[in-house]
Amino acid sequence: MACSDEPPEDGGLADAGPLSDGGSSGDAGSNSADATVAGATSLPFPTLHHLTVEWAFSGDANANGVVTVRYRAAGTHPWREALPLRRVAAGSNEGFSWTGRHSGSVFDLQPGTTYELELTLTDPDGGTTTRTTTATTRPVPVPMASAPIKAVTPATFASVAASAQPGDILQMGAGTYAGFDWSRSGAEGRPVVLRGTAGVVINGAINLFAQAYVHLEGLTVNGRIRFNGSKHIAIQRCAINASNTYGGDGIVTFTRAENAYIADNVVTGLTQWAEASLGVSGDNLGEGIAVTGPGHVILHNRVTGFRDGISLLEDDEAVDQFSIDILNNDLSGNADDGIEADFCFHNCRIVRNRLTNNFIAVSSQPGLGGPTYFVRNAIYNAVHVAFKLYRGSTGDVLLHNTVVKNGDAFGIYAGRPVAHLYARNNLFLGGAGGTFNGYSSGTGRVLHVPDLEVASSSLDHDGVGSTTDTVTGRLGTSTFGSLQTLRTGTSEQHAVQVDLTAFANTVAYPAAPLTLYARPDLRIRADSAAANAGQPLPNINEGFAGLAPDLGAFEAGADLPVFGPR
Ligand SMILES: [Ca+2]
Ligand SMILES: [Ca+2]
Ligand SMILES: [Ca+2]
Ligand SMILES: [Ca+2]
Repeated sequence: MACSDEPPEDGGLADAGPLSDGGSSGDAGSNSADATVAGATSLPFPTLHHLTVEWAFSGDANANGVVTVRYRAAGTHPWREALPLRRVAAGSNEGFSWTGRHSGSVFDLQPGTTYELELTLTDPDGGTTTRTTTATTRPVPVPMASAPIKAVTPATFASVAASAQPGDILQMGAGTYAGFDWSRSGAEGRPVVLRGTAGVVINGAINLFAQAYVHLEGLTVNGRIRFNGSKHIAIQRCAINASNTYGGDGIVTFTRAENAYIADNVVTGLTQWAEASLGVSGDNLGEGIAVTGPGHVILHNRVTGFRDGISLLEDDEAVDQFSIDILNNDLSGNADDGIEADFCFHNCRIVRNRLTNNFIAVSSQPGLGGPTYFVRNAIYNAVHVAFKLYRGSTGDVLLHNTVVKNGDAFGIYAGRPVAHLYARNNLFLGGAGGTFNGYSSGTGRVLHVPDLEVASSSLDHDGVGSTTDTVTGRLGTSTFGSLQTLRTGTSEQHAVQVDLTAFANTVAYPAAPLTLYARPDLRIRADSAAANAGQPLPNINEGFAGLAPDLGAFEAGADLPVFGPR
């Protein structure tokens, strides 16, 4: 099945505002196969904080086309620079295929705001051109202004629910409610809101199948919330306690849904943090938050004790998994993956999450051409691997992540190529390893990616270290045994060596990974080797302190972001 050449149902070109060719320059008339022939641009499925930008192309046989991006809120000045788009070569993997295009995201925007974008395609062989376009981020979902508030009790809930109208707020009074199927949709600007007050408990499952614009707020659910096939669902400030009756899952859609907003929830599973729980075949159960379909925003949740904390769907269950934000979540005690961003088609943004005591911190198994962005995640005690870039993962982008783990700091044991990997400004710290439920954590190598497809990948400006006080590992066929040979023998020309004293506060080595370690403060000292060792990246690290960006998830001395519920 094709994953990129089907036009999105909405949020695509039709909603992207006027497109104008800004004229072309250079050798645009060249017939050379090396010239770029520009195709359509699209901005499918804006989220609250990010825009996906895609620009199809053909030609460019010598693969040197580049698209730079500038943006500004409409009507404001000046332009701000964003990251260049990633050049995605056409490809296929695991039953999916994708077309050649430039693709990427504009990060950290304001909700409900129209942005102007200027896209400049440059190819020295011909095809250079500029386009401008606009797109609008989604607003934070809120009830209708002056919405009627209808008080309900466990005794009156069913009858009031049966006649709920778009815009209604059903204010649920204290008491115990049974699970229910909800079948009253709201409308844009007029959501149906089910709002819990103190003492509201739902024992059972809430099913929102093929609904639109329904909000669930402040509910305690001993069971599961499912929203299969629904659009514009908001689930906020709920406490979900998973149950064996419902597969141990928390908040899930098992079929294509769109534009869900899942925020500030506490989702608690049944899996124990124990050696027998670890791994895909371990004694673990349930998905904390699982989605498929485009446009979902999963932010500021605390998810603990599942097989996978936050998950996309896999293989033939994965449908249109693009333009998905997973931001500022706090994940711990998940015995397979903290965040399983598998089968991301493009532009999934896994940003500023805190992952403590998970078997694998984040997974891209595989990325389907990318870009799949992992930015400023703070990872402590990932037992097996921090980044599971497996099954031929293509197009992963790792920027400003911090990893402190047992064994190899950044080890990928894929057995298949890791392609089009781009990594900058990360901090990878490992040490002496061990074996946990049959899985080795590695031996304390700092970077060990023997399957790296070196020609399509670029890693640099990373900080590495090991409690073994060695700098060893392998990137592709290049092995290294010192910082010097890492720098001279691989793309890591600006790598630096760090150790646990780089952190401003005491950070213990996770020597016993089955410990439930407290969540550490992983901010570095301003006088450590990790300070000012980063590469400037527009829209990612401007505003840094000192001479240059610092490595890892946090600039020294900066306030920590909020992880989990606000
Ligand atoms: Ca070219
Ligand atoms: Ca999963
Ligand atoms: Ca998994
Ligand atoms: Ca700095």
